[in-house]
Amino acid sequence: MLLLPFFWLLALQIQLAAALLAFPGAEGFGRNAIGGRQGSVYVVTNLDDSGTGSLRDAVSKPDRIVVFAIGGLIRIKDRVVVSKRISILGQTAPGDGITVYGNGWSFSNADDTIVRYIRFRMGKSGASGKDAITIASGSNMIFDHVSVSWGRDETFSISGSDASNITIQNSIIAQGLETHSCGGLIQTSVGNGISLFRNLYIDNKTRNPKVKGSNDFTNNVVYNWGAGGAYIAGDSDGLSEANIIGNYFVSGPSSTVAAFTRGNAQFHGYVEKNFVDSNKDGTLNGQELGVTSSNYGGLALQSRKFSYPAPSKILSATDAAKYVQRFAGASKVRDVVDTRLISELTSWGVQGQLISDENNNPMTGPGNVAGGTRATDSDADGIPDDVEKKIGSDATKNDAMADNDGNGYANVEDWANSLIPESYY
Ligand SMILES: *[C@@H]1O[C@H](CO)[C@@H](O)[C@H](O)[C@H]1NC(C)=O
Ligand SMILES: CC(=O)N[C@H]1CO[C@H](CO)[C@@H](O)[C@@H]1O
Repeated sequence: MLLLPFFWLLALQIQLAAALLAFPGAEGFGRNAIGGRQGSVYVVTNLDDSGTGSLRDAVSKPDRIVVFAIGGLIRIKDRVVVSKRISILGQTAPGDGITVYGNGWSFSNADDTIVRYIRFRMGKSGASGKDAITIASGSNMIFDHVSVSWGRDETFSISGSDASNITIQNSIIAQGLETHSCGGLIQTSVGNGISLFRNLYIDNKTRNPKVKGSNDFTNNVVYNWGAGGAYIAGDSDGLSEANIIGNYFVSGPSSTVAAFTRGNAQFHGYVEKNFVDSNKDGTLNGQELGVTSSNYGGLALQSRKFSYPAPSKILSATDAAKYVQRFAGASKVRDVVDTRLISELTSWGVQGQLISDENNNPMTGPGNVAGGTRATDSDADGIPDDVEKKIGSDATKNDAMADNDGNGYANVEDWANSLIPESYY
């Protein structure tokens, strides 16, 4: 007789667990990714390419929350392949945070992954024909405040008909290397949703992004696209259903074509209050793009918004541009690369270029990434002694994965979440 209520309670608990946001401020289709919360904490203690204490080792097994005792530049030779249910909490790194440089990453099948505040810079020495970030399949992933650049094929690419429930928010996707020079494919099928909120696509010739399937593209900024176009509306026989809301398309020196291209009757788009600034005059002074199919690359305009999990606050295109300027990418500390990209953006049409080698002018490589000071962590649970008391955990006990305040997040997540503001100002 007592069993039934028990199972009800259990069912309720499972529902509550499923509804917990990946972190405060997580939005869109990937907002409920659980990351490594059911597993253990892994502290990255060195900048080595592999071996105990390295980032590559940290993500090689599932169910881990990865935090950083050090900051700096991690040079990788081979691509990094991420396991399921991993949280990479880059905001925990001291100094200037973490940049990974030299090759790309695969998150294919890395279901339930959470990635925050880290820079993925592939570069010329990376594997030919590969992306800086690839997702070929998998579901429930969220990327927040990541800076991705210098892909040899695509830069950030999701391409697979079963990839689903993925969010990329508050991120910078930059400088796909020529000759391909692509922002990325964001391609699934209808019913498998991807959210792109408040990202900056900059200095990519084409695919900023190229979209198929169920897609919510809200409050992004696309700057200095090249001859291939900015938003590529499918270019395919397959059905697509997209919201395109409050985005700003700002032409730069490389931009010679319209923002939207290659739509057709199969690409169903709900569009609202998107702005274009094509005069390259050094001021952000664009106009709302008139709602005609031809202005939107020939896509099939829809009168009703698709009911996708929207941002809690939809900004005007102008406010989206201000937001991206201040906060996009791994913005806890902006590195020299993102600083330059943002200065190109805020030239509002004057600066910017496509690049083929990140070591040449004007980028001259990934720059210096200060390591910072390693905090004392007596119980080696990843949480520095001086914050354990503040978050209600014990500095003498490995209790990173406990949930002392009962808010659903592990103690180590409470610490990580406290290091940065929620995603809105
Ligand atoms: C994606 O999210 C929806 C809504 O939460 C859910 O019903 C569906 O099962 C999820 N898909 C996968 C593959 O997890
Ligand atoms: C913005 C841009 O296009 N950046 C590079 C992207 O690719 C084009 C063409 O490859 C390059 O000319 C651009 O410099």
